[in-house]
Amino acid sequence: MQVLDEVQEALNNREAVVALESTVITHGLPAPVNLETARRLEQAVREEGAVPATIGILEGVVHVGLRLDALEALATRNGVEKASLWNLAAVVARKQWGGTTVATTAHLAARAGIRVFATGGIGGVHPLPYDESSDLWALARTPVVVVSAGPKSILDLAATLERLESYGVGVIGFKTKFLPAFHAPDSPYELPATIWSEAEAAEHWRASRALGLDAATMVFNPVSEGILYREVKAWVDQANAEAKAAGIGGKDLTPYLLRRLSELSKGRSDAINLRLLEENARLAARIARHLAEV
Ligand code: PSU
Ligand code: MN
Repeated sequence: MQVLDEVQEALNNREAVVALESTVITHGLPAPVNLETARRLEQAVREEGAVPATIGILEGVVHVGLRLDALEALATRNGVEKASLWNLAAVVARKQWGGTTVATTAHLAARAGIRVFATGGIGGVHPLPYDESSDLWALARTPVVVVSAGPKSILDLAATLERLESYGVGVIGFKTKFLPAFHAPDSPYELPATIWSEAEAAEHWRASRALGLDAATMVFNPVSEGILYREVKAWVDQANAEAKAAGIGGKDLTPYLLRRLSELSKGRSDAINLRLLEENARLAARIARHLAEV
């Protein structure tokens, strides 16, 4: 594992650091928006006073913090793997390239000593049987603060929330009492706790650690301008039905559904995806600063 000097220095000095995932760059967004977004997210973290550490795999080496040329290579190369926990070792052993999912990024961030991680939407329980993201499992046993806009709207939200409860993942709504659903800031599903400030997020994290809880602390941050859940739901149902008919499943399902949602919403979902990614990066940076100040 190679940690960028700037990131390691910040960690040594107990300064604010925010980890960012790379599957959104390699598999989530089309070129050239993916690279622009990756740069914009790093910039957003800096503007809020923290050091960004995008995590990705280059020729079998895990990089915590990527320089611009490395980001560019990850964003433009063909054949980059989607590295989740089940194939992480394989990607490294075979010296492949990989974009890291939420599960993998959380794991690697915690290993590097980074406490705060920002992403767009987390994986969860799909409506089709037997497909549950390893994000859920990883979050259950990885102590890290994860800022997201909720589970991706392509998922079964009720089942995903139930699973977070079963696995004992810490769940908090940032200025919301209901679970946000990625493109949709609203959903009918009630959360166990709500916070109103970054300082409170830091308090929750400290309480979680003091109690010996080894799960993640999820901070669900509703996107500022999204699509109503009712509206997203109709597209999601259609996209899921099409995926089923086309026999698409496994690791290809999430990228397929997100792409289909983008088409059905005539690009609106993409614009919202970019907005929420940046909002989450900013909130994560502010939370990281609160953690660093103590
Ligand atoms: N956000 C996006 N596109 C993506 C993802 C997030 O806009 O592709 C990735 C995340 O990295 C998340 C992964 O961890 O999708 C979940 O995939 P799966 O359901 O196969 O676990
Ligand atoms: Mn899956």
